[in-house]
Amino acid sequence: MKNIPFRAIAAALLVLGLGWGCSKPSGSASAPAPAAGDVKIGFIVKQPEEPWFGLEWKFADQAAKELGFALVKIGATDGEKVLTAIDNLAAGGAQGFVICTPDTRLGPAIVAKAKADNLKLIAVDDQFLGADGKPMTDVHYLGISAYKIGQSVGTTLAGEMKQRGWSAADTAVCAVTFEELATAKERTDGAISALTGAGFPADRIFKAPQRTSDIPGAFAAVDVLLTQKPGIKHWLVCGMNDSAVLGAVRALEQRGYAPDTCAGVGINGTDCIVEFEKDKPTSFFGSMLLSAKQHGHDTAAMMFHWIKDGTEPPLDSRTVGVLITRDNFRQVLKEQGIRD
Ligand code: FCA
Repeated sequence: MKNIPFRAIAAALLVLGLGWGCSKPSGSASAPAPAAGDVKIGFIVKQPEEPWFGLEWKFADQAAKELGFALVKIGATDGEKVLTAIDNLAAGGAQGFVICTPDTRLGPAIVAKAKADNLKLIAVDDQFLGADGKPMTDVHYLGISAYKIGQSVGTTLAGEMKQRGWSAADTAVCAVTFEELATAKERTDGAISALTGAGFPADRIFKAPQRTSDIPGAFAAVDVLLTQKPGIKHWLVCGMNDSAVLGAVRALEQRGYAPDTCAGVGINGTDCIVEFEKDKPTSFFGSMLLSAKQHGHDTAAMMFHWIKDGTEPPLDSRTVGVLITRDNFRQVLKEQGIRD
């Protein structure tokens, strides 16, 4: 009972958009620019347990060190946690945040909350959807060239099939899909289009829809597909990211497929390092390595300059991917500052 008045005051302040440390709103033209040391930025991610997001944080930390701002890292796995996190950031004196939302349909609610709390906002990885289901192109966003990167996955898989001398009659494609997320759908659509473009028969391409975008979700989806499609000699696997393909590879192993009878190509390149480091190769052939540095460091740095100097970041930036395999991953990861 004792703390009700305190909470009521806090709630009232938050409703009014007044955070504890926000007496100098940096958004208004007349407000003096904050000193670097007074800048505080939140970095909210949807799946903190996925190595990709750990790396985004690592690179955002690098930006904070270089530029001298404070970084608050928050894992928020659902809408309620996201909205609470935004309020807490404002209450703690932050002026902006970067977010990979757990649900892109939260877009309008996140924008409204950021506005009420007087926080600047950059969406990373997953683009917000408006009430009409269309991308919110007025929200600053940095993501990947999803369709193109997916096409590279498909081209790589078609090349491996050829190289290994697998016939179309003996081979099928397993596309682990997560179509409720636009960037995920674009990736698997791109992969499928490149495969059919390379002459792979469309009627031998099967989708395994994931209920959750993690390894167990992919494993469960592919397990169902393998029950429905017995007797296929070779599987080519694509998915939205490394976790999707790793789940598929584990499901194939459980069904007795030998490593050299299937080939999977993931996306991220950050969540398959342990897989590549295994003594013996698995069916996880390669991954399109994305730039965690651009997604983590550059978004945080853009937010810093926006707050401090009023430099607005570009509305829409897209990054590319490069193929890594067991043969070159050590060198490429070193070049990119991911591994020593
Ligand atoms: C999405 C995926 C992540 C990563 C990122 C760039 O958020 O869930 O694994 O691929 O896009």
